[in-house]
This record gives sequence, C-alpha cells and structure tokens, in this order.
Amino acid sequence: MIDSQIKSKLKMFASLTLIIGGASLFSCSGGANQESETRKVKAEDIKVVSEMKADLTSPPFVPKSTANRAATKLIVDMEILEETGEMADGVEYVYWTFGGTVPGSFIRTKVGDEVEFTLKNHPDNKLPHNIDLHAVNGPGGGAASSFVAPGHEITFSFKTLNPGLYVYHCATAPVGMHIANGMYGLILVEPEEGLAPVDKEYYIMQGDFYTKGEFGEQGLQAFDMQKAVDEDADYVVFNGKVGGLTGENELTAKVGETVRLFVGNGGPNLVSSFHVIGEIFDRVHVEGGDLINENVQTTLIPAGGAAIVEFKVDVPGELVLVDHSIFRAFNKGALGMMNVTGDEKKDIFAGTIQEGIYLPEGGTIQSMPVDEKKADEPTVELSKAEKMDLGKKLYGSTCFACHQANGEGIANAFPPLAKADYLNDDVSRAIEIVLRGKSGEITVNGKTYNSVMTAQNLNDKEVAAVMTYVYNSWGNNGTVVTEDMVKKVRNK
Ligand code: HEC
Ligand SMILES: [Cu+2]
Repeated sequence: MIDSQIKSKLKMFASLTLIIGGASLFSCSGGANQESETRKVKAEDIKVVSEMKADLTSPPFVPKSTANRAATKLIVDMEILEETGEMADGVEYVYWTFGGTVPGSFIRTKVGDEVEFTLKNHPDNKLPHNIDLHAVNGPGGGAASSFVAPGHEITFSFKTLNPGLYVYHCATAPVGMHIANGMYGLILVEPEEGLAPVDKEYYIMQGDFYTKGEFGEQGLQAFDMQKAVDEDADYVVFNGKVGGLTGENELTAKVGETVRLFVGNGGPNLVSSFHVIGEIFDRVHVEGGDLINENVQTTLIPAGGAAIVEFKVDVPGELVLVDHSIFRAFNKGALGMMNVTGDEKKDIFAGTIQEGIYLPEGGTIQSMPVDEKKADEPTVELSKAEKMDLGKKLYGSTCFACHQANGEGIANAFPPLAKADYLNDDVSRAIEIVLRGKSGEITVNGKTYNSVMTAQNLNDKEVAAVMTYVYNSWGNNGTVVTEDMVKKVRNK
C-alpha cells in the first residue's frame, strides 16, 4: 500500500522533473541570461581534436587540474558495485556505489569536453542502475540513456557547457533508496583557464543514512524505508561512514598552504550547514557556481548540490569539519578532521590552548575559564556519596556530550569510559587527561582513537568528584579519587 503510494508519487516527481527541465531549457534559449547564453554558445563551438581516458579518483582525492590541457574527448569508464562496508565500528551496511566508494569516483572535466561515459553494472550486482549527472544539458541528466542491468554496460555522451561543481547520482526507482545507499558523487567542469592553483585539493561529500537499528547498533544493518520517508536519519556522515574523515582518514595541510574543498551533499534528505571549526572560508563558490562569496563562516549545501570552499590555513592544529546542525556532528557522525602542521603563529592565534589545538566551538568542547578564587578556597573533602552526587551532575554537564550517557562513547570518535581498560589501569593518567586534555593515538579496549579532548578546567574538588563518579559507574573498578590525588597530578 505504502509502496504503491510512493511509486505513484515517484512517477509524479519524474514527470514534474521533465516539465521543469523543459521550462528551464526554454527560458535559456529565450535569452533570459545573456552572459551565460554567450558562454554556452562559445562552449558549444569548442572543437575537440584529441581524446584521453579520464583519471577517476576515490575520495578524498581529486584528479589533477585541467588548466594545462585543451578540451578533449574524455573517456569515462565507471563501474557500479554493490558491496558490504563499514558504516561505523561494528556496524555493516550494503552500499551501492559508483566506482566502489561513497561518494563515487570524482570526475574532472573542463568546459567544451565531449564526455563519452560508459557505465558498467557488475554481474554480481542485484539491481539495475543509471546515472543522472547535474552537469548534463539533456533529459534526465543522462538517466534514461544510461539505464543498465547487472552484467551489462552502456555508453552515452554529452558536451560540458556550464562550468561548475555538480552532483551526480543514480536515478533508478525508488530513487531515494538508491541515493540513500550511497549512489552519488561529484563531477567538476572547470572553466577554460582552469581553477586558480592551490596547494591542496580534497573531495568531501555529506550523506544521510537510515538503518533498521539505531545509531551504533551492531551488525549488518538494513535500509529503513520508513525512517527515510520520515527524514529521521540514524547517520549523517562525510564520505560514507562515521570516521570517513578522522583517524587514518583525516585530511592534512601545512601552515601557510591554500586549501580547496570540493564539498557535495548527496542527501537524500538533509541540507548541510557546512562549517570548519577554527577556519574562515576566504572564498566560497556558492552552490558550486560562478557566484563567489568571501569571508564565510558556514555555507549551506543543499541536498543534490555542492560548494567549492577555499581557505588558507594560518596556524597549526586540528581543524574540525562539521555539519553545524550540531547534533549531527556529535551524535550522528558528521565530523571530520584536518590536521595542520607547522610553526605556531602567535600573532594570529595565541589562545590558552594546549598543544596548539583549537576547538573553540560549542559549550561541550569549549574550555571554561577557571574560577581562580573558587579553586583556591580551602575545602573540606566530600564524602563518597557527595562526590557521586556532584560527579553525576558534572558528568552530565561536561563529559556526557562526547563520552555519552552510559560512558559507552561513540565509535571512532570518543572512547568509552564504561569498563575502559585505559581508565581502570592508571588513575593518575586519567586525572591528568581531565586536567590537561589529551590528543594523539590511544588504545581503549582494543580500539584505537586518534582524536582530541580539551582540558576540562575543573577545580580539584570537581575533578575528584567526577572521576569518583566515573570510577564507580558502569562496571569500573570503584576507585575513590581524592582532592589530594588531583593536586599531586596538577602540581606535577
Ligand atoms: C569534546 C569531547 C570530550 C569531552 C567533553 C570529554 N572528553 Fe574525555 N576524551 C575525549 C576524546 C576525543 C578522548 C580521546 C583522546 C585521544 O584520542 O587522544 C578522550 C579520552 C578520555 C579518557 C581516556 C580514555 C578512556 O576512555 O579511558 C578519559 C579517562 C576521559 N576522556 C575522561 C573524560 C571526563 C571525565 C570528561 C568530563 C570531565 C571528559 N573526558 C570530557 C573527548 C572528550
Ligand atoms: Cu542505483
């Protein structure tokens, strides 16, 4: 019943798309936009004399600039693979992919290219697929011409007329499901002269995922159609999985380098408020087009849209890439890292940040200034029960957002405190982490984490209380932490 309703809606949507497509073609030929009209005509007139095979790259990498070549006949050879991958630690998902990755392989073209596109549907796949490239001027963005069953291949071609950064995606019914399973990627059409040179270029795409189990529920998770229709995402991630851009997948740059991010949003549902904690975008190609905005904090990337974001990294430290709809970042996976190495630039940034790490965003990760007077007051040691009381409150207001309600942490991002060997093995070390923060690789219960915890700036009484609470909860070893123990570590 519901299925047939969706099907009829999809049909309606498909015919609507055709109408809209027709209307916009009409308004263009009507000369509504003189400038782009002349450019289009020019692009059409570009003669192609050579031929080359396109270099396709997996995220987060992009092929090299087209600035040094003329428009050409560009042969794109892309294989669709349905395969099981890891959505998060211990969570598996069957992804449908363009080229074996989510997002799919990056295609770099330039204005005037004649793209000859061959789409191959691997014989082990179970479903037919196709591709709708938003860079195409033509019905369905190529979808109807590229419909291909498992074990078959199909070739179609188009000429790139409009420079910009475009999303491509599968458009086989149910369209939403094909996109929700990872069938999207980016195609760049560079202007004739190419984009200005930069030091680093990366490819990032956000996507929302809908699973039968809740976030983090272990095992192979099936797609949940009802949650997708309700837009109730379990995962919102960069590059296809929780941790797609952290740990060994984090991006890197050096102080002084210019960075260009090609950022897309596959959706299927959610709009991204793309933000980099600790940087300001010097330039944004709004929606991937010609309009340039400067000095931008957060740029909106629609589902099925993109943006080109450029900035110079000024100081060393960890930049944090997020969807600033912030629960998605800290609770659903939309969090990535860029590690910037190089010399400190105290004139640009000289905050009281340990090890040059800059995470100034949000109440939970912001270091609160210490109340000096309060810290110096002579205090009477609290009883264990009082420590548990105060500790529970402090845990709920400070540690909770990252280490979670029952100390279970978040796979690939925040280590567990519940039954944590790292915690239980060494009290002084744990106290020191709360006092001074922690970065770099650590192993907790056999899983490695390479992330950042900022110093918590609690006074001795508070640290004693919160650590006593942690040690006496969730199966930990029952240590009672005294203010003296905290003082010793603080004065070390
Ligand atoms: C902003 C997120 C965040 C907050 C808030 C936070 N932590 Fe952490 N914590 C981390 C991260 C990330 C690590 C791992 C650091 C690394 O990879 O080097 C960590 C590591 C730890 C560890 C060592 C590893 C383990 O699992 O035993 C302890 C102990 C710890 N935190 C305790 C606390 C306590 C207690 C609080 C509250 C007073 C707290 N943390 C608040 C993010 C946070
Ligand atoms: Cu598909």
